[in-house]
Amino acid sequence: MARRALITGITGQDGSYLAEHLLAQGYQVWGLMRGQANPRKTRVSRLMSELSFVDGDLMDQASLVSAVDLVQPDEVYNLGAISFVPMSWQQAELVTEVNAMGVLRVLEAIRMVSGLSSSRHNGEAARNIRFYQASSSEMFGKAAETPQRETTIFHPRSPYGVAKAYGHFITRNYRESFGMYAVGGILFNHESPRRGAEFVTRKISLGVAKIKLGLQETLALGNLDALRDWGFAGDYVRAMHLMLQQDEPADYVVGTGEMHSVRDAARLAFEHVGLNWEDHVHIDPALVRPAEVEVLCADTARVRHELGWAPEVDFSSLMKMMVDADLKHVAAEREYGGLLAAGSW
Ligand code: NDP
Ligand code: GDR
Repeated sequence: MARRALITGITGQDGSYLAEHLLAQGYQVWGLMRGQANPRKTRVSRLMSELSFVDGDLMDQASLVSAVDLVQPDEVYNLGAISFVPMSWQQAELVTEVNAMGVLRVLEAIRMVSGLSSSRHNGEAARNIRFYQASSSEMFGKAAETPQRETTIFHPRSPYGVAKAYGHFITRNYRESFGMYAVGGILFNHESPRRGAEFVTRKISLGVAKIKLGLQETLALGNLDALRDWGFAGDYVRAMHLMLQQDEPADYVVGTGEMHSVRDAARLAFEHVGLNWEDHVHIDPALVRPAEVEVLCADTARVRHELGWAPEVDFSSLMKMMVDADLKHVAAEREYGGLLAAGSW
């Protein structure tokens, strides 16, 4: 019988790539869908007609119990979150509810549906439903060492990072307390043409496309010196899946092991269309964060050696892929009168 996977965050960037990857592996894939009429559902369904959906929200414990009970999954991938870091200073409580408490609620739903005791370690029975938590390099924050590895101490710099640290620790705690196969994938920034338009790489690729096509002249950015380890989302979902196929559950850092500045990203993207970034980019101090994460770079030794995982798309190819996709998006949007919203895929 086909293995069943339940994905929260199915309408997001990673949800779409993971669903495609699992469908290609022969899984039956279910996506948790929130809201009365989530407009993003149409997009995902158009992309993958084989998907099934179940209603639920990370803010609502009972809905998660019902979803796990209905789907009876072999694997649960908790990708749902409010993922834009600046929003976490504006709506810290909401972000904590979804990104921290939401993880606890999914773990509890799995525990309840599996009939696992909350007062003892459950042995092998606890491994029937495997759980992946979308942990983040933002947990390292003001990192004590570079590159960062699985044992690097966390010093998160935003309410988002703090909430993700809770999600990571509660996942580990359910593994240690009840014997669940529950892992945290500590993923560094990963991007794609499906990335939300608020994140810096997509903001740059969209801006470059609009400037090239004569629709705008300048692009406002914040801190150009921030260094990130940027990879391709399509590569990273393979690592998520591999993490749930091991004999023993463990947490892994996933990245490329290379870092680049926001300035490098802008330079590369503008150069790709024959423009000079310095003629178009200006700094908007309002985009600088209250507390910045200056340097993130992954030590990928463990994921490479133990999972045999390696990224296939490098940074330069990634930026070019995103600019090329946005040139097409923006040209189509211009032609069809804004029917294809920027930031959509
Ligand atoms: P996106 O922002 O693209 O997607 C977020 C998803 O979460 C959407 O499907 C959204 O659904 C869903 N969601 C938001 N609130 C709720 C809620 N209350 N209940 C259920 N679902 C909800 O994020 P990505 O795909 O980029 O990231 C996936 C996960 O990985 C996130 O947890 C993110 O924090 C984490 N992560 C991402 C990294 C990256 O570089 N992309 C790096 C490290 C970690 P809706 O359509 O309903 O809004
Ligand atoms: P990040 O991604 O916060 O690392 O979180 P983002 O692309 O938003 O920022 C990366 C770096 O770029 C700097 N920056 C700008 N950022 C944005 N968004 N817009 C700008 O105009 C701009 N100018 C400079 C930022 O200050 C920052 O240093 C992403 C999300 O996907 C999280 O959910 C995930 O956990 C982490 O990656 C790993």
